[in-house]
Amino acid sequence: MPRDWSELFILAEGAPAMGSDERDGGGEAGRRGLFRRLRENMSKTRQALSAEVHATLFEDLDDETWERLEEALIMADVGAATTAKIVSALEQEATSGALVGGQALTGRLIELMADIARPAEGTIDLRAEPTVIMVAGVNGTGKTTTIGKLAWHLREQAGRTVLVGAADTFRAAAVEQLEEWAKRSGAEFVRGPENTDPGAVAFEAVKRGRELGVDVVIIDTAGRLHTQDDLMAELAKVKRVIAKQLPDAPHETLLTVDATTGQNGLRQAQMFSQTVPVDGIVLTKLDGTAKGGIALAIAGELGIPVKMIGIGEALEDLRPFDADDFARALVGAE
Ligand SMILES: Nc1nc2c(ncn2[C@@H]2O[C@H](COP(=O)(O)OP(=O)(O)OP(=O)(O)O)[C@@H](O)[C@H]2O)c(=O)[nH]1
Ligand SMILES: [Mg+2]
Repeated sequence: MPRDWSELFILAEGAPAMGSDERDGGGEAGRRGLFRRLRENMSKTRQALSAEVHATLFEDLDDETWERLEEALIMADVGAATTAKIVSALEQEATSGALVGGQALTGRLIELMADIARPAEGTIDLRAEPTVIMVAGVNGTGKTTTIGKLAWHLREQAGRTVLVGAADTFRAAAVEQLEEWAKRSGAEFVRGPENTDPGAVAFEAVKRGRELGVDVVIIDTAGRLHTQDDLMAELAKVKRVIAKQLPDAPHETLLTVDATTGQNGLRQAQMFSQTVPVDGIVLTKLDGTAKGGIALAIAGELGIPVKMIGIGEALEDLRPFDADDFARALVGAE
C-alpha cells in the first residue's frame, strides 16, 4: 500500500525524484509530520471512535463490549457488513485468550481495519505515454478540485507534464473552474466550444496530449445530468471515445466520493462501478467529517482500493491513502 507519492505512482524510470514539498518528502520526521496532520484532519471521526474504544476494550469484556464497539464503528460509517467482520474477528481472538488487555485489543483492531482498507495494491501506473486518467463522480464530490491537486502533485512529486480536458461541458462555470485549476497546477488545458459533446472534448484532449507529448492526460466529467441513467450513459460514452483515440485508455478511472455523505458514498461507488470499471477511489473532504470509516466500507464491500484522500481545498491537500496510518488515525493511536 503506497505510503507516499513515490510509492503511489509507478513510473517507467522507477521511483521518482521527490519534489520540493518538504511535507511530502521521505524520512521518518516527514512521515511523523504527515501522520500528525492526518490525525488532525480526522479529528472528528477519531474523537467519536477513540472514546468508545476506550470505554469498551479497556474495560471488562462482555456482550455489551462488542455491541458498543459495533455501534461506534457503524456511527463512523464503517458499514454494517464490514463492522460485523471486524468485530467478530476481534471478539473471537479475545475470547480464545489470544489477546489480552486494552492495548493489545486496540492494536489488533487497527490491524483488522487496515487489512480491510487494503483490498488491492492501490498504485497508479503512469508508464503509458500518455497515461489517461478519467475522473468520475456525483456532482459536488470534488472531481475538479481533485484533478487540480493531482495535476500539481504529478508535476511536483513525479516531474510529469499534465494536460487536463474539460469534458464536463454542461455548465460553463465547470469549464472555467477547471481552467483555473489548470493554471494553478501548471497543466495544459483543453476545452471545447460551448455545449460540445463531452466525448468530443475527451477525444480532443487525448489527441492534443499525444501531439504535445505530455505524460498524463486527466479528463474531468459531468457529475449531474437530467437523470442518473443519462449520467451513466454519458460516462460510458466518454470512456469509449477515449479508447478510440488510444486503445488502452483510460488507463485509470478514479471515482471521487465525498466522505461527508457516509453510506451514500458506498451506493455511488456501487452505481458507478457497474457502469465503468473503477480502479480507485479518491475519498474527498475527510478533513470535515466524523464519517471517515466509509473508506473501510467501500474497500471491504466493493473491493475497490481508496488510492488518495482529500483533506482540504488547497493544491497540496491531496494525499496517497495509507491504510495503516488511516486505521491508526481513525482509532486514535499515537
Ligand atoms: N474541505 C474540503 N473541501 C473539498 C475537498 N475536495 C473538494 N472540496 C470542495 O468541494 C466543493 C466541490 O468540489 P468540486 O471539485 O467543484 O466538485 P465536482 O465533483 O467537480 O462538482 P461538479 O463539477 O458540480 O460535478 C468545492 O467547494 C471544493 O472546494 C476536500 O478534500 N476538502
Ligand atoms: Mg466539477
